[in-house]
Amino acid sequence: MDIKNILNNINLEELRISEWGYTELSLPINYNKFSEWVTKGHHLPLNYLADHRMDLRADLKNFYPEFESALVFLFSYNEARKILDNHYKSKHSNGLKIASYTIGFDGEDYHLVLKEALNNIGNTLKSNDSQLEFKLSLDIHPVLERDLAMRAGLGWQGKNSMFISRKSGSFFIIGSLLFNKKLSSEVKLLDTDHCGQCTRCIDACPTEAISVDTRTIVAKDCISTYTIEEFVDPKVPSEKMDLSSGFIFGCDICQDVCPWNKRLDRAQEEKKLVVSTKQAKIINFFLSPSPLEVTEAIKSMSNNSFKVFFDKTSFLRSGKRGI
Ligand code: B12
Ligand code: SF4
Ligand code: SF4
Repeated sequence: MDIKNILNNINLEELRISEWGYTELSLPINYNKFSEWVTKGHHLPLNYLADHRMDLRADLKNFYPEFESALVFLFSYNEARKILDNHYKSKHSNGLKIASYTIGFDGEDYHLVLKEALNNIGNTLKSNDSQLEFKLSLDIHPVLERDLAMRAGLGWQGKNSMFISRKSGSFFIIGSLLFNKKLSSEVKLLDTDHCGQCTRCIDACPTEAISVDTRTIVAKDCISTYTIEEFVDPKVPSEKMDLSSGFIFGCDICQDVCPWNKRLDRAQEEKKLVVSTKQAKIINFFLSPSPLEVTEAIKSMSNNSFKVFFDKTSFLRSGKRGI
């Protein structure tokens, strides 16, 4: 079965897939970088990276013993980032900011939307080969996904630790299908580093979370950690919050300044951006009323009405208390 032909018959643009690649390599190229990072404690407070799931990440076969090959997809949300940027520059902005992936998939949690997209692609491939089995990898699975995307020849690991593609920048989610058989598909060459002498992300990170020599970040210092992940534990490092430049959920600063994303902006200037109803609901809730009105609105919700209002969105992750 020729994968390119089959994928050509799927509307990849509609699924927001900007690129895809193929690999048969089950071993990460840089697992040692990951284990050194954990040994230094730079993963803290994200303990799930250091338990038994650390070893699972050492080889795709630990997670999926039948593994023979993988298709890796880049699901772009670059348009959403432009929509938010336009809002921040407008007179309606209240100065607060949210990670652009939150509205990138029509305001829905990408785990839900992309799981369905990946399952549909997997089932389409399966319908051409009844022996084919597959398993998904999408963020929460014990897979070094940036390394997997690198093995599929889609780009390189930037100094901000983001996986970057020359064509798609870095505003995308990586989602993969792991297969029990090799597929007939082109294998791209590994990409090389295209950061060069640039240090814009390092200079721009307000909390100095980036460790430039290892191309990793110190998780506890990253705004993304303590605005999305940390609220189970009430010991929020609040002094860092003062440096968050308005970000209240996630952080895009080290990507916003990256020239590989900036050049996509210029390409997009021609495009007419349409803000959907679900995207507008999130923007109007968080990013237009005064910050005090936003907190009052959240406080006035019962836990249940919070769940109903934010149903299927990324904001359910940190819950009412976290927000
Ligand atoms: C834990 C985690 C976080 C943590 C830690 C992030 C980090 N940089 O490690 C926190 C909560 C801070 C976080 C934040 C964000 N995250 Co996150 N996160 C993850 C998760 C679950 C694991 C990442 C991990 O293992 N980190 C440990 C480090 C050491 O591993 P690594 O990032 O793969 O790094 C490799 C490099 O460091 C490399 N390496 C080290 N040194 C060198 C040197 C050279 C020369 C080379 C080539 C390579 C290299 O080796 C490592 C192993 O291969 C992945 C999903 C997954 N299952 O992989 C998503 C993931 C990385 N996150 C993602 C996103 C979108 C984000 C945010 C943008 C969300 C936001 N807007 O707030 C931010 C970005 C912050 C940033 N600058 O990284 C995307 C990234 C997509 C992309 N283009 O890279 C992922 C892949 C989820 C997905 N499926 O798309 N995240
Ligand atoms: S996401 Fe924000 S806080 Fe985290 S490394 Fe990038 S700029 Fe720094
Ligand atoms: S801002 Fe510069 S150094 Fe940082 S990831 Fe982008 S190209 Fe690399």
